[in-house]
Amino acid sequence: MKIGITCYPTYGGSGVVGTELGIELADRGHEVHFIAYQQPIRLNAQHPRIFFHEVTVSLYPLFEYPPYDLALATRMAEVADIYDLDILHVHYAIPHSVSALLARQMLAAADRPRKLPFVTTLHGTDITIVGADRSYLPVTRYSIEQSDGVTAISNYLKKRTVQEFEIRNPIEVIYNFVNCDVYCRDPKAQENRGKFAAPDERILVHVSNFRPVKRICDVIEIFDRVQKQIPSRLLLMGDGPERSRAEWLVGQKGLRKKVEFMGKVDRVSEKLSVADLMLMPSELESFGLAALEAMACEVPCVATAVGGVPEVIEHGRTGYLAQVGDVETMARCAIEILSDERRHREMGKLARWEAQANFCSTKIIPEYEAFYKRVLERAA
Ligand code: GMT
Repeated sequence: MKIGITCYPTYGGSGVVGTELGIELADRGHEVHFIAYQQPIRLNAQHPRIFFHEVTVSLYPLFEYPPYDLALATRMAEVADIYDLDILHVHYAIPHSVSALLARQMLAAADRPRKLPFVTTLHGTDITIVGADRSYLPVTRYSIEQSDGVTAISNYLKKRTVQEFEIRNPIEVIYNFVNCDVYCRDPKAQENRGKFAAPDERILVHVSNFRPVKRICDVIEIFDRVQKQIPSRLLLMGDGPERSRAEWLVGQKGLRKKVEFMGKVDRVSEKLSVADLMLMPSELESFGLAALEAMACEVPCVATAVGGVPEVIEHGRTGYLAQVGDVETMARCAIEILSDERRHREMGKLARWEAQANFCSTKIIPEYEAFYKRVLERAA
């Protein structure tokens, strides 16, 4: 198949999923065309079947808000026509599904009309933000309903979309995935442990875009309690609006020597491979891709029981779940698991097993392929 993919190219779960999906599809013989305003962050290796098409938005003094959505629609239609795309897959409804809808309509009305069915994958904040800002609701609902196929990354998100948007067309749940060959506990990476911690110290990690929803200060509160009982370090991967608040809190608590702000990092798997525990105390996660990536590396996660997280982490078996803001319980769980080496290793192994059995790319990518096939058959 020739597949167009549009996603946010920056750090963030939906962009990571869109990019990794394109790479996996190309590895399976498909031709993949990324259409975005910038080369996606994780698209850093050359691949003979992967192409990138940049969307440029012309600036004109009249455009206080440059019309990216229109430039994107135009580029989608051009790429579909020139490279003869079979299908377009957009990640994140706003504004990508609206642009895809416009591209489909433009191509249907062209001199040489052609079909361009499109699939929309909902990731979470495209639905939950809209829940809070009703001005986006009609257009988002319309573009979701007009999609030739819709997927959601968890049952939670599907339910919430149906409830809030009163969507009439079917939504298929296709879970997020991880490449279990890349995300694994690489014994060679263990040599790197010394770069981050002393031999007697445990390594706790957090990966996110540092948005308020991630509750970074809770990460620090939990770590503060843990390090008082167990010698440990905290590695914070990512960057975003809450970083300076987090840096301030780390200073206030006298933790500067124990907490490393790593910024945006490449090869997250290598860092996860040396970690002992992940902290994900988010206000909301429709899935929690960071936790899945950790699980694949045998790193259990202490997280909040929100959104789709309980579909990924089983409390007490592959990690721990607590209420939002309950840093005491999360710290207690972290101390409990880090104090019992046998149980810690067992939980890590079970987390890896769960990632492989239910969320491995070898299982999920064929689900997307089958979904595309059904969409194309319906649209024929
Ligand atoms: O969480 C974010 O701020 C980023 C956001 C995104 O769309 O990039 O993440 C959402 O999509 C991820 C990939 O599907 C999910 O793993 C995250 O749980 C989801 N975030 C929220 O629901 C808050």
